[in-house]
Amino acid sequence: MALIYVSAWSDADIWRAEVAKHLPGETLRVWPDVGNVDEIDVALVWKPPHGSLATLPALKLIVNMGVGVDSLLQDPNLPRHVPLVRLVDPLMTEQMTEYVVLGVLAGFRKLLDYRALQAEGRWVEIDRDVAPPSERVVGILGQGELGTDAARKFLALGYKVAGWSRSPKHILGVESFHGQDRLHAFLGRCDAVVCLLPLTPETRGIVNARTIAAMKKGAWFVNGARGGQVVDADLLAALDSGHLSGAFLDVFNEEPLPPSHPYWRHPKVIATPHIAALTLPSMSERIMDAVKRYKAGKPLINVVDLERGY
Ligand code: NDP
Ligand code: OXD
Repeated sequence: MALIYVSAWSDADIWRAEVAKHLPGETLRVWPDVGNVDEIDVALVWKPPHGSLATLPALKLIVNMGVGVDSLLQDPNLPRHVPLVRLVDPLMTEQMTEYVVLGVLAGFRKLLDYRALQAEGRWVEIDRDVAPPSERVVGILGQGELGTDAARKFLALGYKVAGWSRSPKHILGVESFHGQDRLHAFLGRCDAVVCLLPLTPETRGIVNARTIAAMKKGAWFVNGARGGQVVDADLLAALDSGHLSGAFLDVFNEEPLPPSHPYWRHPKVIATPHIAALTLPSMSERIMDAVKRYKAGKPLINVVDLERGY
């Protein structure tokens, strides 16, 4: 049986070397050089071309080499009977927490305003009575692998933390909200709102004119999840009207963000090119662990629930 790498995203040789290191005796084929398709039982994938996995009739395991599976689940020909495992890795989580802490603090400490003053060479204290962390609420949409870690780290920094999820949570120190009914109540609590939700039909466009209106005036928005969760025109309108003080965005409806997109030059936006948390070769132990489990007939972990969409 054989492994195949299906992705145009990074150099396949890196993953060939990782397979050789962690799965001695296995070789990695690279899409589209599939060879005999009846031999391929495991696919290591990141954003594989739609339809590609359906051409592998002997497939028994799909390993997503990233966290989010939204792109994969949008493939109408995804072999849905094959278990799909996603990447959960402590380093991935640390990277995301670092990113969203950076994003929130940039807002709270008025980085955009000071940057503008710096450009003019002006020494001005904008905010002498800056509120202490204990008086600010950081709200996190999503209390899964990434959202929970971020919540704990914001607590450690002294902030009040609120979280929103689908099911009830009991995370020490976090004010938990769950379900659609409690979304607006949650949003109204937060001085900064961080999105760490998976992109599903339910969460697409969740940051829109109505939910933004439910946020506090002057709130700051950070998106480390997926661009599809934001209605761009509504976010831009809220930034222009001053309802939101700014946005720190890593992900976009269209990636790469087109050069003419207003986010690039908007004075209240900090935009980064989908780098909040990157899959690194050092995470291959976790990626290959899924293959080892499958080969040993052990239970798989981090299996995606295709019905839920994450
Ligand atoms: P998890 O699946 O571990 O957690 C998802 C959380 O979202 C859960 O708390 C879940 O609730 C909640 N949720 C899902 N749907 C809803 C809903 N309809 N209403 C309320 N809450 C909902 O995901 P991760 O934390 O591992 O990852 C989150 C996302 O981050 C990924 O899907 C990916 O898109 C993005 N990401 C972005 C990266 C980047 O570089 N920008 C890197 C890595 C990930 P419940 O717990 O009740 O199920
Ligand atoms: C991921 C990502 O989901 O990098 O892993 O966006």
